[in-house]
Parts: sequence; C-alpha cells; structure tokens
Amino acid sequence: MKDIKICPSMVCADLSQLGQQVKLLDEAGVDMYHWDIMDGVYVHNFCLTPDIISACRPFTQKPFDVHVCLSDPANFITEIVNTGSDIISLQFETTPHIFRAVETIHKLDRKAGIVVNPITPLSQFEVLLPEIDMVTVMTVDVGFAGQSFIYPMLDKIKRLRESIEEKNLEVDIQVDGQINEKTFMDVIQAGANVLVVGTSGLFTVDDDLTKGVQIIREKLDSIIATL
Ligand code: S6P
Ligand code: MG
Repeated sequence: MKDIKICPSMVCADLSQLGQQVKLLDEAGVDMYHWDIMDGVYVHNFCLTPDIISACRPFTQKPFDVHVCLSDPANFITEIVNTGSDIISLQFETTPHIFRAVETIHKLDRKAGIVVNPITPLSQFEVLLPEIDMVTVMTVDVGFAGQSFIYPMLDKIKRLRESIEEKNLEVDIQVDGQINEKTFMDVIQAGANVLVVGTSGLFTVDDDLTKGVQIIREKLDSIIATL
C-alpha cells in the first residue's frame, strides 16, 4: 500500500495568520498543502489567490498543490507556477483543451493534476491517466466547506485505483470534502493515498493545531495497521 499523506486545506486555516499556520503544520508533520483558488465565477465563493500562496511559500519546503477552481484554469498556469507551487490541479470540467494544459504544466517542470466533480464519471477522464500525476476526487461538490460526504464516490475511487494499477501507472489519488475520522477508513480502503483535511478533518479536531495533526496521524496509523 502507498503511504498515506496528510494535506491540509489551507482555506480552512486561520486566515489572519496563514504563514504561521503553514509553519506550524510543517513542524507538526503534515506532508503537503492544498490551496484553493476561486474567483466567484465558477463557484459562488472566493478563496485564495496566487499572491497569498506566494506569500506563504517561504514558511515550508513541503509540496504545495493548487486547486485551480476557476472557469478557465489553463489561463492562469503561469501565475500559479510563479507562486513556487509543485502540483497544479486543474478543474477538469472547466479545462476544455486539457491535454495541452497538462503538457504546458509539465514543460514548466511542475506536476499536473486534475480535480473531478462528484458527478463526473471515471470514463470521462480515464484517458488522461497516463499523462497526469494526481487525480483529486471531490467527495463533496466544489466550493464550500461543511457539506455532506457523497458516499457513491467510494466506488469511483475504487475503480480509479484499479484502473491506475491495471495501467501500471504512478498516479496519486487525492480525496477532498468531509475527509475526517468518519471517512478516513472508507477512502483509504477504496484506494486514496492523499487526504485533504479541512474544517472537519483537521482544523476543528483540537484547539491546538499541532495536537490536531498528532491525533489524525495516530488515527491514520491505527487504520493502516488494520489493513
Ligand atoms: C472545496 C474545497 C475543499 C474544502 C474542504 C473543507 O471546494 O476544495 O478543500 O476547503 O474540503 O473541509 P470540510 O471538512 O468542511 O469538507
Ligand atoms: Mg480544493
């Protein structure tokens, strides 16, 4: 089994001290960071921006994954690469010329990912698997924290993992949306190896963020030990 990575969703952090939160999470032992960029057009919400991500980059050397949740993600690849981020995750449904976009990201020496909405079936993006480094399976509709986990996504994750293995590929499966102690076991068993933890999964687990990371790491270790 692949290592299970903890990836905090930074839009759920204390935004009044974002850099310090990045540092604290680094010291607490998270593996990578998830940054949402939204502009109020594709989803009715605003999140983070390339400038904010750049400002936080000096606080850790661990990988940054940017979810480009815009109506035209491919238009902003250069801006996001310039933040010093490592993985550019394009919103699949709003990136029409996606092979070209993925190629552009790789030419800029970054990893390319896609984020797929719950309603998008595996058959629509399976052909892209040999070209990309990570698929983020949304387990809630994109745009907001605090929604309900969509259980049929477990079957999608399972079939995605099977497809990756059949093709002998090295593609990470990240999951995002209500990933917390209630769903850790299910998503790991289904085949996810990168867990985006947001409001329910990390930032409300304990008042002390370091302790929160410790609690979920222990929980994950105990789950892994049973598999
Ligand atoms: C949603 C966004 C996510 C959320 C996170 C919230 O579009 O991409 O990263 O911030 O899922 O966490 P929770 O535990 O409230 O679902
Ligand atoms: Mg996201």
